[in-house]
Amino acid sequence: MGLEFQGREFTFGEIEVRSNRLAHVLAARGVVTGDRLCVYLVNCVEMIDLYLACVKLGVIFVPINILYREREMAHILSDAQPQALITDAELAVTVSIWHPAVLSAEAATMPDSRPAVALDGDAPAGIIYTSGTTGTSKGAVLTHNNFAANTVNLLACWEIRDADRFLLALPLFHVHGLGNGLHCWLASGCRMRLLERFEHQTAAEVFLDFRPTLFFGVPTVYVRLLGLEPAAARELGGFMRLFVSGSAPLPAQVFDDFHALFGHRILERYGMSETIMNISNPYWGERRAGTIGFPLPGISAKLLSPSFEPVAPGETGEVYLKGPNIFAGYWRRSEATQDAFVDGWFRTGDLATISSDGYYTLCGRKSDLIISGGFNIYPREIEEFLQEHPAVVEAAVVARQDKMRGEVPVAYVVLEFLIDTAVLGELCREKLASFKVPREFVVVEKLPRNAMGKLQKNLLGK
Ligand code: MLC
Repeated sequence: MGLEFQGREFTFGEIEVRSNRLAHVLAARGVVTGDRLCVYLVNCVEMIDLYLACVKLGVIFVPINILYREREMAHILSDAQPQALITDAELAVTVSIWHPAVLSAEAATMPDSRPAVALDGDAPAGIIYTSGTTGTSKGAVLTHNNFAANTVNLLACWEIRDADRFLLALPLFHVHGLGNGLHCWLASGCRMRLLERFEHQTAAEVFLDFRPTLFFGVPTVYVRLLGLEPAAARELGGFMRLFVSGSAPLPAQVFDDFHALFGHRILERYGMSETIMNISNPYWGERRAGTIGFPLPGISAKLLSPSFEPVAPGETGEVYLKGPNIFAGYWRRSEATQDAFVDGWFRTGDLATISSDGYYTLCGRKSDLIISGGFNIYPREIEEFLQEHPAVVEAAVVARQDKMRGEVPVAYVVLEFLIDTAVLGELCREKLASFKVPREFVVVEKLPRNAMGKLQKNLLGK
């Protein structure tokens, strides 16, 4: 029980004291309930301390994807207006930077006691930035109750207990690692080994050394695990209790291959930054390949046509959700928040069908969102970036299917004058998170448009 990280061990008592002390440091630096703190760190104990210190003070935790570059962070920093950005990276940004090592040194002299702050469950606990279809990143405000409702559900439905051994390799800056991973560990009281990140080269070694019973992954991770030696896979399958997949669709073939190799049916579930978890295959009962299962307890789901009519079983509709897990709205964007709800139901933008026995199956998205390795990519952001280059008249970024990552971005560009497109690749690598860099640049004379002049992305890249 407790935490393991890079060979060091921490009891829950130690975690409690570390975060209490850190909370006193933050308070002494003038951070109060309702303030935001941005955190840009790879998985580490300090990141857990910071999250818990924020929770205890009612300070809003705003994690930033560690793969983001300054350009991508600038918008989050100006939108969230944090008291500080906590990072050990050297960054040219306009907000105060607090170094985690300096905070830890200050924490050493602080009292062990938990700071006395009265909190409301509806108060924001975190803001998770998700770009939305418009290209500008919006902050999804998740409350303490959102996290609590999600955690209680997962513990009950997936039977997570203190006897579990939980291997967490997902980043703590997204809801999969934070809302599911960190919270299930804390609320169950099990033992967790936290990794800085998932590395397929060492995965077998780590699994066989720690001998976990519980693991959460994105489909890319499961595709990587299919590369393990059969003997290792069998041994690992012997001590594992539950593999969960989410954040992107798990191909049915991967589900079947994984079952053949590891002897486990991966439990696929469906969530979003705005909602944490919504729909899940059952722990007991049939985990049906290609489906996401049933709504979790307390969560209502319905499928509606574009004219808001319920669709019949087998027909495609947009997923609408209601429940204690649904976020409070987008940070300081009342219009976007209003647009996100219809009669109190959250519209997900995801399309699904429901079978006659109640299993939901995702079958597309209303937006042109690309999901690569479990990371969301909004084509518009890359298109706008490419169009800043003097040679680029127009750009359209579309998904290409990829066995390992699910989807990868590909850019179609119309050029004003001839350039080597490798230059564009270099520029993207310098300024954008690595998963957003187009795998290929295709130069075209013009982009396909319909009679109304609307871009027809469906004609590209297929
Ligand atoms: C990936 N990279 C990282 C990293 N993850 N770098 C630092 N820290 C991390 N955590 C970079 C690598 O440096 C590399 O960059 C590139 O990504 C690919 O790395 P790889 O070694 O080839 O990794 P791979 O085996 O393909 O696995 C990638 C991955 C990663 C699966 C580990 O994609 C990942 O962690 N995905 C999880 C995303 C996630 O948690 N999503 C949840 C969103 S919440 P380069 O420059 O060499 O290319 C959500 C809601 C819900 O959607 O329902 O859950």
